[in-house]
Amino acid sequence: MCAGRAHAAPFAESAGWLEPAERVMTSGFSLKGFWASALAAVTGLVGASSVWADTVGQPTDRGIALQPAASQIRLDVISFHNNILLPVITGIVLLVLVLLIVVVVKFNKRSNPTPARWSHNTPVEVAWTVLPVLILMFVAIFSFRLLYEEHDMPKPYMTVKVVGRQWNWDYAYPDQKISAYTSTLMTEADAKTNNVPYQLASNAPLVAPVNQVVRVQVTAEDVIHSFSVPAFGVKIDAIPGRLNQTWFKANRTGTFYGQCSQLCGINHSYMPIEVKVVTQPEFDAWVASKAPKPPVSVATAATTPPAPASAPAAAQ
Ligand SMILES: [Cu+2]
Repeated sequence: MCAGRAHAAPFAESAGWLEPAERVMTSGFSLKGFWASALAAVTGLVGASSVWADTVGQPTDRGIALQPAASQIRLDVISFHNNILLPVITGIVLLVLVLLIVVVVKFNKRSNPTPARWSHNTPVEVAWTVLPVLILMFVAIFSFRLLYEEHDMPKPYMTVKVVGRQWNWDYAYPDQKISAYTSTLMTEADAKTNNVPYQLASNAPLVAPVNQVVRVQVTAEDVIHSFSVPAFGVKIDAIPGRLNQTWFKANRTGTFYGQCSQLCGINHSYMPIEVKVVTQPEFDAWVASKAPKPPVSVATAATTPPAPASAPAAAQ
């Protein structure tokens, strides 16, 4: 993935490095540091300092943790991963590892020259069937809760219509009467000039107000794409002939990047998604700058000088 470089956003809000206290708050999970440090220690590939070197809204060079959250849904996704999935999978891996070590040490040819000849053990077979079912049911409780939370959209403040095509996105704001504009990849030279991440920055971002529910209706023109913004916990397929819907409510201003997340063709990696979350006054100003100009009034038209007589009339 692209390196996480700090960048200068056109809007005043910066999406730079977080202070340590804010990082913990953003993750919403006190054990995140423990797991991240443990993973770093086990792999030995990444120092604990770089684990924390997260840049909000975009991937981080050498990062191994999930992208920090900019919405409640994303916080809950991170919490589900860190508090439920990670302990469960760690427990399973350790259990299997211990069983393997026991088998290797205790039942090798030297330590156990005369192996037992029995087979089938009903209690053990029941246990290894029931235990995974119980584990899956435990995971399902939290998984379904999260799915319902994602599905239950509060009353939206506005709707953005997103159309994916090979290889760019169209954004339209029917509530604000802003017709569709195309958002495409920013060139490498422009990205360098503006100090924004190449292949994540776009020439025309999706703009949304902070702390407002934004309904996102997604479809596609040609093949299946996927609209995904990790910091909001949003990912939904853009399918030709079908209108999908998701929503987000950003809890902080800044620039948040995503990418098309369905393999859609040769330039799949060149259709980034850039969302600028701004304050309400900044959003209103942006809407005013994009909204269609009012038609010329009759009074204004009357002040314009009359057109000269047409050529046939002058000839008479
Ligand atoms: Cu695509």
